[in-house]
Amino acid sequence: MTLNPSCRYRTFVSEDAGPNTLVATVLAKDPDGDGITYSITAGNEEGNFVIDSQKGLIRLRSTPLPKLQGLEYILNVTATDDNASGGPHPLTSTARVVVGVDDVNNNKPIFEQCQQYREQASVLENQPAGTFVLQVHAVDADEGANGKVKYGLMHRDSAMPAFRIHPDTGVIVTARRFDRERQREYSITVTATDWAEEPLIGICQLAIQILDQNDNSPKFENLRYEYFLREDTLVGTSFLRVAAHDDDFGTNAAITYSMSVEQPEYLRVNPVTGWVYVNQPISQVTCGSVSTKLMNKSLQSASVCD
Ligand SMILES: [Ca+2]
Ligand SMILES: [Ca+2]
Ligand SMILES: [Ca+2]
Ligand SMILES: [Ca+2]
Repeated sequence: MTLNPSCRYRTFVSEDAGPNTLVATVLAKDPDGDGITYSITAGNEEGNFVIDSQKGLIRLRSTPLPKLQGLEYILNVTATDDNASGGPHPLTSTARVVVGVDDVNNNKPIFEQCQQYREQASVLENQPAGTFVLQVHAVDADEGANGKVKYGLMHRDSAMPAFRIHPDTGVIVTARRFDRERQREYSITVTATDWAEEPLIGICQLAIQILDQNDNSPKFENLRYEYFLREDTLVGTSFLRVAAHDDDFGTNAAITYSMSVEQPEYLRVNPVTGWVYVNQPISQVTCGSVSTKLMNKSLQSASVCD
């Protein structure tokens, strides 16, 4: 008894083929004229295929719905005779049926770590265009071109793009230099598009934070302060508050007030509050001045005259 033709069958079925779809027909010949039954003996672990034991028809199962995955299935089909002709024992023959799966583009690319990108995305201000920001990655469960993705950024045609993305690697870089004091974050929409003829698109929306550099000096609210003090003003009297502001962030914007070293002994400034006070009895002096100093040593000054 032999299975024909030449014990090997090749066929294709669409990934989304419905229940009961006919996949292949195997046929065994038995010169003795015995009855034959067919069964699938290997390659059908997930049970997607059923065979008609009398006719050799292989179909997709009816319930639950077939779920085809991967590029192909290799089924071993065995034909067994009923030994009606009275041999020593029943004879079998096995054929291999290769079922190729034609992929359907039924999965869109997914940014599985989109939430992490949201938490990580940042870049320091004042860096040159082309500075690395983040690398994104999307997965697509389809096969071949249907599962291959290219990356892009959505932006309004009118707007100058602030970032660029490499279509193959998903690496996002800056497209220009940023000033945190002008704009602190940029919202972008990253896309992943598969290569299918009718492509599907996945997106990840995130905001890229611009991190601070200490690139602003503190500035006094007024360029010049004037205050007239009586010569007999008591030591300890705070009489004028100088206030400065720094556009940077955090420690880069923390201000410490101090007097320039050459200023007279009788005036001092509170380093935290900016209040100027009398430190020693005032004698025959003329004019003093106050300055601020920041972490970056930049100086601004104001003067106090009596
Ligand atoms: Ca796809
Ligand atoms: Ca698919
Ligand atoms: Ca800054
Ligand atoms: Ca600063």
